[in-house]
Amino acid sequence: RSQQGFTVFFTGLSGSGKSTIANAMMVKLMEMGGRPVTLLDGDIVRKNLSSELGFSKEHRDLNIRRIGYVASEITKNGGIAICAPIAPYTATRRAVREDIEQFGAFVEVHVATALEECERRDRKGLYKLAREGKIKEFTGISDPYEAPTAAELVVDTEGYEVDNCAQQVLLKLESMGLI
Ligand code: GGZ
Repeated sequence: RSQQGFTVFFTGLSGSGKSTIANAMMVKLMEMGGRPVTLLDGDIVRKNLSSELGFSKEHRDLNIRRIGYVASEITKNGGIAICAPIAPYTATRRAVREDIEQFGAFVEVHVATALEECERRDRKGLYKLAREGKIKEFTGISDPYEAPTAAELVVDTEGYEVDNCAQQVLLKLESMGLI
């Protein structure tokens, strides 16, 4: 049934393009009308829901579980949740998947921009600071990123426009019968 709620869960390095693709996709989904769409972006969640948290494994896990809880409530109520945190740990992503799959589909999208490319772009200057040791526990530099091995979709941002990546996600949702 196409009115089932679902969650699209982007995961990838800082600067991989998660937020940009998530935003483009949200616009397209809203244009299609129907179910309400809620974006739970990494930095927005960090500001509003997880402002006391840092970047230790414990705090990252807590942050992801909170995002997962909100997304599961949205999914339960027939909405569309779009999440875009780094979510570096496989086990935590799996736990969130299990929470959400009780109520609807969980579509994991790996934004697989290589570390070298994220660091080359360095849109916010964070990689430079991480290399200098001014930001500790920085994902990909001094903290782990466990790449997904069974994501529903892997998007490659190198050589593809944002709209094209967003379109790939929409096609996946369509092929899964969600939209
Ligand atoms: C990773 C960090 C860190 C460290 C600050 N490691 O590119 P951004 O800036 O806007 O997105 C990153 C964001 C990561 O927060 P998340 O909530 O997505 O992470 S997690 O899923 O692991 O909880 C980055 C910024 O915060 N940032 N310090 N040490 N990213």
